[in-house]
Amino acid sequence: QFLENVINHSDFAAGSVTTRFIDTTPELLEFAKRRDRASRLLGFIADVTVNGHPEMKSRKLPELPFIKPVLPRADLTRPIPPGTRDRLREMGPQAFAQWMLESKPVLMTDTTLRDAHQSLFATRMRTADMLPIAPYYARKLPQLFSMECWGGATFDVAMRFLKEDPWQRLAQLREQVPNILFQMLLRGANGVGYTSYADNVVRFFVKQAAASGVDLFRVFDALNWVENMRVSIDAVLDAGALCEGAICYSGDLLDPSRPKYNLAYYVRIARQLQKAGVHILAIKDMAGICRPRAVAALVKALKEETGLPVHFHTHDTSGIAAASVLAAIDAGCDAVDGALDAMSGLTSQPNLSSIAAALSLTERDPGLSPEALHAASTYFEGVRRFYVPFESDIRAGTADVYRHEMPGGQYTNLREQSRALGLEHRWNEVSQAYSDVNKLFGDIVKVTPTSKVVGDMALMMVANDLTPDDVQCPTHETAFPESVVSLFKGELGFPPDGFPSALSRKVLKLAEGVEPPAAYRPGAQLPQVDLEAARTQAELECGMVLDDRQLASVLMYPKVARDLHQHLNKHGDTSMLPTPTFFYGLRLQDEIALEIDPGKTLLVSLQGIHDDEDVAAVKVQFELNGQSRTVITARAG
Ligand code: 3PY
Ligand code: ZN
Repeated sequence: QFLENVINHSDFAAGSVTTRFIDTTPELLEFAKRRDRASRLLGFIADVTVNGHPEMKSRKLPELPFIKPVLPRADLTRPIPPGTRDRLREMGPQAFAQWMLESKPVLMTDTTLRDAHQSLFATRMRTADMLPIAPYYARKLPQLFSMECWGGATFDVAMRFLKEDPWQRLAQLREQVPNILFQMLLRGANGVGYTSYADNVVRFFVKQAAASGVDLFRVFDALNWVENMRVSIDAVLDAGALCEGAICYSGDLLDPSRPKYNLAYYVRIARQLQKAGVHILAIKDMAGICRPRAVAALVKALKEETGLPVHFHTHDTSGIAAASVLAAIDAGCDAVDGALDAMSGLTSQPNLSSIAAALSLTERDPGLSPEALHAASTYFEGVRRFYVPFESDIRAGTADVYRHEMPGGQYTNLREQSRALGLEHRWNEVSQAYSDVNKLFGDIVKVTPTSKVVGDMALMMVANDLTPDDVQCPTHETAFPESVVSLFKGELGFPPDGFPSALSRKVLKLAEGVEPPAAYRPGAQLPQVDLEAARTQAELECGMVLDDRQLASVLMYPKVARDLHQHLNKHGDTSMLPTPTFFYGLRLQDEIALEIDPGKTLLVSLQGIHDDEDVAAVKVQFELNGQSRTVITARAG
């Protein structure tokens, strides 16, 4: 490679070199590095072009080419106006929370960059589609309360499927949007994963996230067990960030026939969160089942009982979630979540722009520019088309969500899992089984990761034609999924009333006289991780030095993070590829510009594919910055 660079250098070609040519021409090495990066990217593009992207296997591909998403026109050289982040920095978290209480305009969070795409297209939105619109947010939508742009499933999916570093996404967005609060969803003791982590791992993760630009942490526990949230709450408070303690909403608080989740239940948790030191309370209605009258009563009670600002989050699976948001606002809710038009509705958040429009000319008007919201939404309309293969085929809201109570972010995933198991045509049975499992498990809170356990069990029941009676029958042999065994062992914590004892005995195969485990906090039993030993071990495995953020990724997802490093070693940073190229490859004569470093752009076009069926390798002909380049790629399968 290096020799090739020497030969290709203009001075060498002109014959004007001395024996000290290499010493005096350091750019040769730089050139080699860049050329090497280009080759690795071309290798990736060639592979996707010839073999398709592995993520697209067995999905219905969209019609190509795409219409380019339309970026709004805006003068990006204009100074960035101050926003909520500047206010937080000026006031500190306590005074900021007080300001929220005093704000007449309702405060609006835009979830487009996190929950909306998590709920609509399996969290697949790439950084390359977020960055172009980010400077526009900073300049045209500075009245937003916050942008939810990190955490939840984005961390895992970024690394596992999009082959991106989630920390890089955060840093790049932060650079473009210095003025609006960045909000992340943290699963308490489960961090951004699906399991319990050692306390020091949770603390380390939160510290890195705060230092990397997360201002507001929405913290929840998948069983509403505040005891299990304390470590993460303390870590957020220690980092000086805003801590929003979330209460997950289940059932119907106005339904006297289901008293478990009544007003007293929620107020009790709110008081515990207040005592734990949170600055804000969130009502986290992950399934979108908090009806208008219920949320009004809840907002009022939480505010009266705690005096804390309340932030309402819901999903539009029912098709009428905006009614709940407006009812919450009428009841004095301080902040609410929504997604831009093109990214709203169905299992996503209700429409932020329409909610804002409904409030115009009232004292709670959030003060957002309808034109700016529309322009940003138009951009996402184009972006969403790239991800059509990940969308599920639902076209309308459904009241069925009140029966099964599946979180918006899980609904499409579980349908997808059903499809993969050949159970798509039995979706009604799966959703019924989901509801049955919830009852069998004692009517628990269902949100990541407990929702996944309920989903695993429901799929197992449908696949094996099991009824709830079969599952409950002590003599019926039932092969419980591993996640169910782990749940009943208490590895995700415990609901306040524990798990049903008879089923616990069966799941855990307890002998006569042996009692199911008493409540314990999983983090308290997990040994602290020796962070430096973990770093050394991971460095050896990855073959490179890892900084604190990379270590945090390894601690959350050891295998996924290592696989990402392998991908980066092999192909370089593919996050800069335009999404159509990343997922669908290039078509003949397509040309793309790749900025591999600030000001250093590669122009790549596809010139030909020479595919001889008798040979296992395919020759892919590119033009790279005007020069012909051939890449040999192996044909898959
Ligand atoms: C997540 O944990 O990813 C969620 O969105 C829960 O609602
Ligand atoms: Zn949500």
